[in-house]
Amino acid sequence: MKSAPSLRPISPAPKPRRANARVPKLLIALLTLMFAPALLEVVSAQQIQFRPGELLQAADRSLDVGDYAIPCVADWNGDGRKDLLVGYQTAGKVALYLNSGSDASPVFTTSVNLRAGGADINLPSPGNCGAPAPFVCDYDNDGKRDLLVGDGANGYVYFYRNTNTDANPILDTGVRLMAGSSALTVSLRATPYLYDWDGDGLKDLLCGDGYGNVHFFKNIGTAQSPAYAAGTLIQAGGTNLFLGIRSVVRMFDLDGDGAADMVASSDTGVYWCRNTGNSSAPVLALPVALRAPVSGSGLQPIYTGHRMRLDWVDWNNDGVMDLLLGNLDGTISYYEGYRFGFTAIAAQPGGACALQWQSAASLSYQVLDGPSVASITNLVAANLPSGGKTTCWTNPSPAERRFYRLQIAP
Ligand SMILES: [Ca+2]
Ligand SMILES: [Ca+2]
Ligand SMILES: [Ca+2]
Ligand SMILES: [Ca+2]
Repeated sequence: MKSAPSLRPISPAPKPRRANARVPKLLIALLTLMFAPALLEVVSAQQIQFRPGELLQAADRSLDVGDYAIPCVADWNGDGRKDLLVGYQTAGKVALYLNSGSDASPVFTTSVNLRAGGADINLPSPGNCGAPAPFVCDYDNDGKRDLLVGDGANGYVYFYRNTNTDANPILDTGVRLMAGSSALTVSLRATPYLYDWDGDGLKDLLCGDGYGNVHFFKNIGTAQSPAYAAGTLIQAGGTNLFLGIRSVVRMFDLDGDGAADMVASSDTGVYWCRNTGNSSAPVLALPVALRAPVSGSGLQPIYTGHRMRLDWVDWNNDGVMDLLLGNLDGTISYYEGYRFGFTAIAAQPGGACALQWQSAASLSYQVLDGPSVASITNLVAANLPSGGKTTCWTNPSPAERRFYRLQIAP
């Protein structure tokens, strides 16, 4: 059906339970429905899913910095609207796109190169491989945002201190970070990210490299004046995490179980490593490729070409994190994240039951029902085409009490 009148929203969805991990392979949403006394329970697989990728625009064209885009999203000028910083080839500079739209619907037109110490930040990489990797953070904890930049050529990381205000950042000349008494380096293609990996209250430095590993530099200084121990390699599945060359990492709770997971990109794909420990003592599982719909092919591993460089942000402010990917050709791909699950139900005239769920274009769905949660095996709708961001279907003649399960059709 095209629409379902008077659909009653299901809210709030309860916190997903660990027990959901028993069915990680199935993309399912499960609804317990009782017509009277209208008691609802939703138990959903909460891992973020993605809608099909699209290219970010600037001045009504695809945003294009040149080559080798490495994005970082932050509100650079403190006006409440997210902006976009992009490291790029071949200049080895960092472009700043200020947002002239809204925070939930960014609009970009032109860019300027970020400057520090009176000149453009300039970290060229020989051989046209590698680019500056920006990461915005309040590095020295003085309440004003600063900039870290990873160097493509030699794996150093530079700190550019904001000497002015959040509304008008002015960056000091870059200072190379140290690990112990030596320059901190990951050899090449440094992609810095700050995160309190060991839960001691001090943000540490996580850094991707050109080989596909992830380095942990423990902050043994203070919040105001970070200092780092020698680096060690992050482990996943009991071995050194290897993502495919040119790694970039971020941390957030992808599956909604309360523990921040590692999400990463490399030359080969976009991955998540499930955190089976907790947020202050992460234990990572082996990387699993994230997928997104491709027209005519269903869910496919996300791949926009080699040298993908990710950032994560709630781009459209809907409460679900979204994925940005910098591409080799200088463009940036956007994948809107969503939580796959039922969003509304309605009893219809004649006893029919209308269901509505969050969906993605280029997919199709199947609905099963049954008399109990343990026996939802009756396929009542197969290969339902997606209605776009939401899809509706009406069961014309359900029994008095039915339980429904939703699956993405293979
Ligand atoms: Ca802004
Ligand atoms: Ca600062
Ligand atoms: Ca720490
Ligand atoms: Ca979002």
